[in-house]
Amino acid sequence: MSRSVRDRISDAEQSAFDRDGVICLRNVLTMDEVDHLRHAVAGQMSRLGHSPTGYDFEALAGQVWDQGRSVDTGEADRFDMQAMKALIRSDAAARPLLEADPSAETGLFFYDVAAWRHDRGVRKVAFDSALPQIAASLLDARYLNFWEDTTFVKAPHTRQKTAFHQDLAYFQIEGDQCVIVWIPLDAASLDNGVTQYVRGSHKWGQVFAPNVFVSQTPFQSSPEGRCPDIELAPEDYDIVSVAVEPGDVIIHHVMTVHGAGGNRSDTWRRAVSFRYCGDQVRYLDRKGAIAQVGVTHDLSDGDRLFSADYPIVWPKPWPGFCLAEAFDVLDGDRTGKA
Ligand SMILES: O=C(O)CCC(=O)C(=O)O
Repeated sequence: MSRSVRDRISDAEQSAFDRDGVICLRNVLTMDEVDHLRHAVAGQMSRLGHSPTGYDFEALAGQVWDQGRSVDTGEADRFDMQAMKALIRSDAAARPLLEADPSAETGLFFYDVAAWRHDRGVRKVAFDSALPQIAASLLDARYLNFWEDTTFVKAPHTRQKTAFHQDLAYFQIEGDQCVIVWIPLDAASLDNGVTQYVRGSHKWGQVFAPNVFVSQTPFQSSPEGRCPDIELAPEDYDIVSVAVEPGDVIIHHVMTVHGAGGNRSDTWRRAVSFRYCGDQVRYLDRKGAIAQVGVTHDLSDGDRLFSADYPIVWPKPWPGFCLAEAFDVLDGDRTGKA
């Protein structure tokens, strides 16, 4: 049975989140909601090569580490991957972060963003499922903005790990009243690359520069320090992970350092990640943050996130209110799929 929208976070769950910076909640989403996300991810993946925002980081990493090969991102133009290749190759500490896997199969590490802007099913889950109330409750937020969704898919036998990183400096926000909800669309365990978290790292009191996904190399444009090389000595850190099923979610604090292994199994590991900000968060045009897709706001540093780019998803004006549908008019999605 799914957790009801009315269910609150228990005291034990809240204490675990505050202490560890991460918590797994079981049966939060219905199978219908999971299917909405699967449908959206399938659409994003079908556009790989033709979409401006979809990337295969597995292929890109191969091109980065092969000096003789140029970088081919198809029509994706969100990142200057040629410049990233140069940056990684000039970083003496950088090295391929690959899972050992003897299989002859080729993997795929698919990455895309902002499906909510064109897919009502994603909006339904992001805005109108049990998640906003849970996130607001964990953050003790008076109201909650949705920041963005990101898709992370690892096909069977994907070698590429997700380099350990901290999310805050990727976002144009000031303040740490923010959580990331990692939503598995397949059963996930260490075998196929479930996410891993450095327990308690949200309390280290340090902001780390974003890295370039396939290596720990930090974005040069960020003034923040480099994330510790967790992959080099994982035994030095209190790394936790948990096997999850579709319907479960893992929620981490924006300062929690996390990463993921490759997928050495025969099963897919599809996942979508939602980011939510509480009322204390302010806009900050942060140096080194990744430019968001499709934003039209003119917020200035210090502003509240009052913009249609950051829908207020909690509280609801009345029970049963469906915010997802209210956004159809903005993006022309009238497919009625969800
Ligand atoms: O799924 C992954 O490999 C990475 C997920 C992640 O970094 C996130 O959700 O913030």
